[in-house]
Amino acid sequence: MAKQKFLWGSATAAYQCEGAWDEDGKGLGEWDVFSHGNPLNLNGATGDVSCDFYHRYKEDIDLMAAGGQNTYRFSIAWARILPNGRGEVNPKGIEFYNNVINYCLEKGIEPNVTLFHYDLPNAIAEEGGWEKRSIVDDFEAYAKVCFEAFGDRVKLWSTINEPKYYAYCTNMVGNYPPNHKLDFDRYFKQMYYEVLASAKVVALYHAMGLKGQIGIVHDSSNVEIAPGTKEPEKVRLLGDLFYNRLILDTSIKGELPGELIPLLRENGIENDYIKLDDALTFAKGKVDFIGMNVYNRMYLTDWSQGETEVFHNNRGAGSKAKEGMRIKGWYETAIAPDTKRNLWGREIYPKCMYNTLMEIRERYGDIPVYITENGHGCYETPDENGYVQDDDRIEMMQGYIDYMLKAKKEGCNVLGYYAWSTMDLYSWVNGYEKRYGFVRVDFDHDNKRTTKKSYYWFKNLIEEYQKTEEAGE
Ligand code: BGP
Repeated sequence: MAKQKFLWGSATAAYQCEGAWDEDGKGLGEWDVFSHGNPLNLNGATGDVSCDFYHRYKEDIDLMAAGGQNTYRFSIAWARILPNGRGEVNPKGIEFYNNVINYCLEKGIEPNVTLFHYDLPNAIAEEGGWEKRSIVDDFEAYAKVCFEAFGDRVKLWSTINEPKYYAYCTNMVGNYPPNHKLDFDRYFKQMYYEVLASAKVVALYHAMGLKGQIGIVHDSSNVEIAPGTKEPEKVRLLGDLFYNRLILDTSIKGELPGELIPLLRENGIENDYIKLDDALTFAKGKVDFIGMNVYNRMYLTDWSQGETEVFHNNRGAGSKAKEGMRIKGWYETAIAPDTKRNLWGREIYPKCMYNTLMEIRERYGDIPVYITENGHGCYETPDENGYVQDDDRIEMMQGYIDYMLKAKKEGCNVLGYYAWSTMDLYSWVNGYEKRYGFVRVDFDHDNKRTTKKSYYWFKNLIEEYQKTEEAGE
């Protein structure tokens, strides 16, 4: 059998780039409601227009193709397909994604489609969203519509983007709607329903006999222990259960981590929603691959003192807050003084790419892995032609990619890499000034696209890689 060509591309998500928030029969999303006036939307930005991908998808896909990219990861807006979250299908929504998929294929770009990337239909959010077991069936019904409509041409599917980070922001930090803070009950319950819904959809996909692969996308949070930690094994176990294993063990091995229920019970965290029968759903819903969004690690040490708290920064340079967390009695985030951080207080630590991939290999064997996101958020000033010389981004991403290729060489089954993001887009509560794209979008002037230096760097990197691939190295 011919060896699969490595996939090189970039990624976006529906709410962050499409705009057209109320066009062509799209239903209201939870983020539409949040961004229209919730005081917790700190920077006041909305996804109403964003980069207007809804109308400009051809231009963006043309740029991907011209940049040598052979794959594109994007998400479907659930409320564009099912305006009320369930029931009636919106034909215009189906038409839009058909157009995007067909245009990708025409340009030689493999579509990699995520079914859910944070944007819950408001109708379902109002009923309790991820807190209610009924969402599992709703998600399955929505997935079925998508598989029937697009499954003949889309060969790579992901169920949910970052179930952990999404549950963390909505229930711990409280910065994403529905904005609950430090709520351990909701945090674990939401993640549980997310992985349960994902498993059901994976099983459905396999039962439909479609010819492709399906996975889930986890935000890689490999635990590293700071030197001097007195109880490293305890900290590692708790950190791993809190950040990773509910997602990874359940999706890859098809079973809940054995230590989870005792942990919830001992800490008085709600767990009566965990039903015996669900074990069968998990066992039948094992993923074909795992998507990893790699930005940072979880650098932890013993809890020293103080109440449970999260530290988060949606104000960028306007704040000195460093990302992290303290859980009373469990652990706290350690600060590595020599590790760089971006202006939003997050570590820039390329080696976490290698460490996380090797950990996957060690724990889960040969499971195929796609790096579904990796990128660098910064403020940017273009020159008079709109050109951005983003050397920092290039340096940083090159570091992560080198570590990815090293892990691949050492046996990790990595099959593709997606940069975040294709073009500048909405960065959730951070607004628009935190930019990630290979292509600049001038949000003040008709969303004009201008390729950045990193766009050409990536093109060249792909070309060089493909030469060695063809030579069979
Ligand atoms: C991931 C999300 C993306 C994207 C990225 C950058 O967690 O999947 O949607 O936004 O992170 O994060 P941010 O925009 O918050 O800087």
